[in-house]
Formats: sequence, C-alpha cells, structure tokens
Amino acid sequence: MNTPAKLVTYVAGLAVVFGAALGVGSAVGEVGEVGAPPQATAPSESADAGHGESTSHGDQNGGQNSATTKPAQAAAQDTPGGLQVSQNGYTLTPLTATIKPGEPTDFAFTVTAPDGRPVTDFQVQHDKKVHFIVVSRDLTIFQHLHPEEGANGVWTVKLTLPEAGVYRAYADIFPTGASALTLGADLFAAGDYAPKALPQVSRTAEVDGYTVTLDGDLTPGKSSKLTLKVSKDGKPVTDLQPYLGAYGHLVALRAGDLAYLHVHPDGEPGDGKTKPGPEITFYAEVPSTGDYRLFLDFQHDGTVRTADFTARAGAATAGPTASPSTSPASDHDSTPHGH
Ligand SMILES: [Cu+2]
Repeated sequence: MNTPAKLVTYVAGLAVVFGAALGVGSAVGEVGEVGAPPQATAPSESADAGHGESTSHGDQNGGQNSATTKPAQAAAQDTPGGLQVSQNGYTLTPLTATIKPGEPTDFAFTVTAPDGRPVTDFQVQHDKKVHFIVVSRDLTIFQHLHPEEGANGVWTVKLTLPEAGVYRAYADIFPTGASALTLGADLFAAGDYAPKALPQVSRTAEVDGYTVTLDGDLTPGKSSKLTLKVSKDGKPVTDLQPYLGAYGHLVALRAGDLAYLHVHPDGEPGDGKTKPGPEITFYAEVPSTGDYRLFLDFQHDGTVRTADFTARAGAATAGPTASPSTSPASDHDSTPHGH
C-alpha cells in the first residue's frame, strides 16, 4: 500500500537531515581546529548534539589527541633500558631460583628470542657477548660480570650476592639481527634486609688508594660529556690498561627505578689519540632530572676496580622536548618540571 512509500520518504528525509548535520560537523571541524583529526566521531555527535556543542567537541578531540598520542609515542621510544624483563620479543629468563646471601652460586639464565627459543647468536660489544650487571636495589652494591656461554643458549656466571636483599640484574646484549638492548630482572637473597640511603652527591670517589674525580654535568635529554680522572697517591695515573676495549667502562643507573642508561666511551685504546689516563671520557644520555649512580670500572696494575659516584641531573637548560618523558599523564602537574 502506501506504507512503503511513507517509509521511503521518511528515510529520505532522515538522510537529508543527517547529510546536513554531516556537512556542518565536518565544516566546523575544519574551521575549528587545524589538524583536527577524526571525521568519524565528530559528525555523529554533532548530528544529535547540535551546532554549538559540536564546536567544542571538535576542539576537545583535537586537543586531546595531540596531547595524548605524541607523548605516549615518545615515551615508548624513549623508555630507558633495563626496566623490562622482556622487550622487542626478547626475554631474560633466570634458571636459578635460589640465591643465598654470601654464597657463591652458579647462576644460569637464557635470553629467548621472539620465537621462544634461547638466543645463541650475539654480536660482541666491548669485547663481550653478554655484559651482566648486578646491583642491589638501593644502588650501593655493584657487580659487572661476564657469563660463560654454555650449550643451547644457556649462560652461567659465578654470582655472589653479598648481603640479603633485592637486586637488579641486567643483561646488556645485542642479538644478531635485532638491535642492542638491556633486559632486567629482579634477584632475591633471602634474609633480613636494611636498605641504605642513596650515597650523597659527590665528584670524588676513593677505591683501593685510587682517587677518581668526576667532571661534567648530566643534562636531561642531551648527550653529556663526563670526564673521569684517575690518580693514585696524588699522582695522575697515565698507564691505565685496556678493559673491555676501552680504558674504562661506565654504567649509569637512575635512582628510583634503576633505569640503565646508554653511555659511550670517547675513543678506544690504539686509535692513536686516546691516552691511557689519567682522564677517561664518556658521553652519557640521561632521560630526566634526578639522581644517578655512576659506576666506573677501570684496570690498573692488572686489577679491575670500580669507582662509584652519585650525580644529579639538573633541569634542561634548553630545548622544549625534555619534559614530556617525566609526566605525560598529568598536565596540571607540569609546572614544577621547569616550564
Ligand atoms: Cu661487561
């Protein structure tokens, strides 16, 4: 009868109204916000919300999108090493469950690839395939070890956790075909545990009669030059021995979460310009303000020693990009970070 005809008319009428709303919505979107994104949500909201509302919706969407997605992406890319037990499909898997404080333990682990199998092919970095760093979570105990490669991708290292407590272990690796990365896992030594306060900020460290001084400042978001100078009995040491392909190896860890930072030595033994002390130069990149623990391994007279420092990274002096990594979530909280 005429019911279908009515229906058709009704639908046609709706289409016209909706089409008009669509036109208004997208026009408002284009005018209201440069780079205003989504076509999909704004028009359907404007269809029932009306003209005035749709403007503010368009603005909000545009604002929110540009505010949330950018820092999120940046944060993902800038996530420091050592905070994850699994990254890019590579997973650090401890095979030794129990470690008693003060007792040497054959600690075994694997690094598994995205296919689930233990990785057996690593690129050599600084003379080693795997650098294994262990620190107490209060950042007062530090060990830099080099595990032995066993069958089937199992690595073993003689490990002694000197005191009861919680430790962070890092595997600094470069699986062939992937990119260099640092995986981290917690280790536990059962017993009474009294965490120590973070050692005070200092530019001088003493170890076994050696004095090491630290020159240079950590600037967030920038490659910061650090110069460490080694002396003994008041005299500069000028015959440091190569260790791990350099005259020193520096590990930098962030206080608070123990993020493991990238540090590059400047020059290497035998390059014709790098001297065997007294100064060793590094470039460190710190992701944020705050305190960092620096551990310098250097070799002299056949012995490797570690000098440790606490250094404070100040606010970035230039560059608007430094702050998002600190607190992307709460924008009303951003003022203390130096805008
Ligand atoms: Cu190493």
